[in-house]
Amino acid sequence: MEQTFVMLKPGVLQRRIAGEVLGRFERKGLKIIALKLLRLDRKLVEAHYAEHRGRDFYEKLVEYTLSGPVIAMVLEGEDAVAVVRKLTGPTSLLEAPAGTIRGDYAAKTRLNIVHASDSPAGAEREIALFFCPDEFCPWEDGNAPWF
Ligand code: FUP
Repeated sequence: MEQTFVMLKPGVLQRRIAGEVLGRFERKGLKIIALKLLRLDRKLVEAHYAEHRGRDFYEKLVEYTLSGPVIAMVLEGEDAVAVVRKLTGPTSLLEAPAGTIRGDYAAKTRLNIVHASDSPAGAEREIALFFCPDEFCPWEDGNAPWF
């Protein structure tokens, strides 16, 4: 099964919608195998968004990501990286359709409330950046066939 990294950005807690957003991943059938609430430090945010260093939105993006606690998680499922990106919707405000998380909850691209890995290689890198191996809690579904 594939794993992906998801981060609910500070706006999610500030707006009290953590349950709603997390619920979308759960309802789809994705399995939470690691999850934590944490306040990031600048070094970690800069490492996470290293590819954007120098872009005009970079500083504001870093400031927003540092503006409050985030919820970081690892989700597992068949094609989890692509499935989660479908649920979050595209990065751009104008492209994220209604029904996606960004389409439904984000009024600004910079404040698009959720991060999700965009490739299996990206997921591996981001999971290693945010989680230690002993923070994982794998579990079995028993005989449930629906996921
Ligand atoms: P995504 O993988 O969908 O999070 O998209 P990117 O890695 O391209 O962008 C990371 C974050 O930078 C986005 F969540 C929001 C911010 N961003 C902007 O503010 N303006 C842009 O034009 C592009 C990205």
